[in-house]
Amino acid sequence: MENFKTYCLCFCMVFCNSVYAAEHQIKMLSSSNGKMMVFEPAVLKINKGDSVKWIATQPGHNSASINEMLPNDTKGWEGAVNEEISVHFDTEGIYGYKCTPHYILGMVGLIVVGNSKNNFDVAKSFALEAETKFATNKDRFTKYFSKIE
Ligand SMILES: [Cu+2]
Repeated sequence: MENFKTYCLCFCMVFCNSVYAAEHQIKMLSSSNGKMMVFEPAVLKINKGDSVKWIATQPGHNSASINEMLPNDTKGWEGAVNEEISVHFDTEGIYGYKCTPHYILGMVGLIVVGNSKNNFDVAKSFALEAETKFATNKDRFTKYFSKIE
């Protein structure tokens, strides 16, 4: 019986590990360490199957996908302002997102799921064009993409 219990425990540990999917958190912030209107972390690498929850740490923000910066055949998301939203990621690639009210101020972020090569070039070229229209934080996308190249 003891052997059987050990067997079950081992099986469970191995099995549970293989299906374990992490939930990551990103804070939505008006200011942090001298940065204004910022997601933290702004660049997040996760595994396929993980999910991400955006936390309304400070008021006035949301998380919404930038639909030109998603892998093919994936759906975007749009959270309400001041509300948490949790998104599950099952397709590899880069996901660009923004805070809708502060997109113009460069409040953006990147999620990298597994292999970023999937849509890297398409997402990056859109982002570099988009940031030229930001009123502040005009080099955010450039900086963020440099972290994943
Ligand atoms: Cu915002």
